[in-house]
Amino acid sequence: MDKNPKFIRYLEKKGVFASVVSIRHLADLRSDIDALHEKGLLDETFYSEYANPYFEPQLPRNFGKAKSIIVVSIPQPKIRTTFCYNGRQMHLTVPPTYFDYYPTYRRVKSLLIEAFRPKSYRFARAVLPVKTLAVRSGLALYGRNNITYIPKYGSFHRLMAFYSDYESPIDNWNERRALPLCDKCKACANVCPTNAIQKERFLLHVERCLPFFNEKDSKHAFPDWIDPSAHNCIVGCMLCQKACPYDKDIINWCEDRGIFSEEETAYLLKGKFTGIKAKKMDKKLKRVGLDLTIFPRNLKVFISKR
Ligand code: B12
Ligand code: SF4
Ligand code: SF4
Repeated sequence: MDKNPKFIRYLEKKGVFASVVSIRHLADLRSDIDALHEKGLLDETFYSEYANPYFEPQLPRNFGKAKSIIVVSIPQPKIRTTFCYNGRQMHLTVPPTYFDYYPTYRRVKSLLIEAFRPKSYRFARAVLPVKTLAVRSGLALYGRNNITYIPKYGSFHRLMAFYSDYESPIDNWNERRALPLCDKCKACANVCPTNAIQKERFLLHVERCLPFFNEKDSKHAFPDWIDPSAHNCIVGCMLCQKACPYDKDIINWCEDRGIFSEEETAYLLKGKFTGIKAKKMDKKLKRVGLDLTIFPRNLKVFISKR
């Protein structure tokens, strides 16, 4: 017999996966991160940039009595986007989870409402360390690359969490567990171009991970120690996902979206973004999970490679 509540089974039929924990674990999530911080294992720049709001989760003020946190995993492909430059087409990848935040959020919220009908509960977006929640709740497992994995879709999924006044009959709370192969396999550590994954420590060295730099505003130049050949996506990085055996069957799941003409590429490389043109371009970029803030820096590294 399936022990999962009906709403989880309903979501599963719609292609999204979920788990639920009691609201009392909100404090546990915070202490999972605090414990690492107190031991000095988290880089201070990283911690100060992300602590508020991610590591200090708060219930929304007008929410009332929350009883549970629902965590949802939504499979997502990567995107292949095209920049035209000097008569050639440059195909660059946007990894899963950078795009379609709002449509996905709206879809998941409507599915949650449908799943509980005829009962009606409140759902408010929960900003918290959602990988820790997914693994603690049994929805996912950690890879050594510190990304979480679900069956069939590997690491190709977005995570979202919701506070709810639904009181769950189950309260999953497990040890943080790694994928079975991580014990012996070191494929991700071997391909990581910046040594962010180290064999003797499971916790990622975030301060060495490429997205920690290329998600920032373009006014922050890449540090000199990053080899220009390390860059492999227009934002983010996919090398450790590409190398992972658990992503083998999903790694080519890709949607072609967005083509930037010679003129648009030249504009993005120039880096002067003002007025209505900038607004239009930002809108076009958002469709592929990008925005103007990462330009021209992130595109220039691929131009100088040619
Ligand atoms: C900050 C952040 C980043 C930072 C730091 C990443 C990091 N590893 O912390 C940067 C900018 C580098 C980043 C990069 C990416 N991110 Co990011 N990021 C986040 C964010 C906002 C918080 C993550 C966090 O809590 N970090 C704090 C650290 C301490 O927690 P942790 O990584 O879970 O680490 C745990 C384990 O190490 C564990 N642990 C420690 N020792 C041991 C030992 C064992 C044996 C085990 C099992 C566990 C264990 O303890 C830690 C705490 O529980 C979340 C969104 C959110 N709301 O949570 C998205 C999020 C995690 N990112 C996401 C993604 C997709 C990425 C990228 C893959 C994107 C890309 N392709 O470039 C990369 C992956 C980089 C990597 N290898 O981790 C997704 C992950 C989805 C998934 N499938 O898991 C999230 C959830 C966004 C989303 N809504 O979907 N990200
Ligand atoms: S995302 Fe890239 S830089 Fe970060 S751990 Fe994975 S391979 Fe290394
Ligand atoms: S590449 Fe190997 S060690 Fe890294 S997450 Fe995948 S199975 Fe684990």
